[in-house]
Amino acid sequence: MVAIKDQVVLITGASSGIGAACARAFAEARTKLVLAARRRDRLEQLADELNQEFASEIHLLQLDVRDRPQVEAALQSLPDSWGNIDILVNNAGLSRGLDKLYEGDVQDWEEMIDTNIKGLLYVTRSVVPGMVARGRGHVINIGSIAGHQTYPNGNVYCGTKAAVRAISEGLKQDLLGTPVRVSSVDPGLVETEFSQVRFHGDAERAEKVYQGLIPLTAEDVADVVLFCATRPAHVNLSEVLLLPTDQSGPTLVHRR
Ligand code: NDP
Ligand code: 8X3
Repeated sequence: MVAIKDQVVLITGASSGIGAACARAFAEARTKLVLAARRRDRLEQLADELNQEFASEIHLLQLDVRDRPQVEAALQSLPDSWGNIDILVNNAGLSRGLDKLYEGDVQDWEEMIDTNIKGLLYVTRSVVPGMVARGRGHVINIGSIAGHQTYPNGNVYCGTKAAVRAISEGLKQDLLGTPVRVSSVDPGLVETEFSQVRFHGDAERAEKVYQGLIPLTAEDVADVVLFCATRPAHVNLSEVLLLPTDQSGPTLVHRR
């Protein structure tokens, strides 16, 4: 394991779920953290906890990754000691709806495409040139099993995660010859706020997604993200598909 102490780690979507768990994992590894999301109160609460537990150095960014001028301005105006981002965890993302494509809500599509694809691109475009110039860096994109296999009614969400997979591959190819690494961490079912967001706050429907099986936790995914980031410089974990033992495909699950 390579020490990453004092490296600057930017995590998008750090206010909940996998992003918050990554913040905790990197705080424990004594990195400096730039935590971004729209809900500043959540970020402040997390920062307080991490400060108390690890005396972490944390910079908060209230950021909507869909807003390109906001992303560019926020990342360009980071204070000196925070601007040299060593590790970027592109995690901010969401699903909205689970409908047949021809009955889908176009607003839901826009939100997923704008966040999962365009938001990830805006952040990446703002951060990676600095990594190349400094000759160090690691981009870790949170993809999904949904980017490997489309499932019924998953159409547009699966499309966005297939795009993330293609973008990770393209970025890796374009960075060949530089020391900057690109990893894609692609989970199956993880119990977070993901399904509540997908079903627009219908908690009962969200709960059913995980009923009778043992899903991954956000911490399981954060473990893998940290593992990717702490490999020696010549090792790139290019793509990791991690599933609950109770899941073998997007819709193939074992429920007790
Ligand atoms: P959560 O809903 O718990 O967390 C999503 C995070 O993304 C929140 O912190 C949210 O913050 C942030 N976010 C959403 N939209 C924006 C935006 N426009 N700008 C900035 N931040 C935003 O879900 P997960 O932790 O599960 O999801 C994290 C990632 O993992 C997503 O990319 C998701 O697609 C992926 N994933 C999830 C799986 C699962 O089963 N849970 C499986 C595979 C992949 P805020 O609302 O404060 O802005
Ligand atoms: C989240 C996992 O299977 O709900 O990307 O699409 S799934």
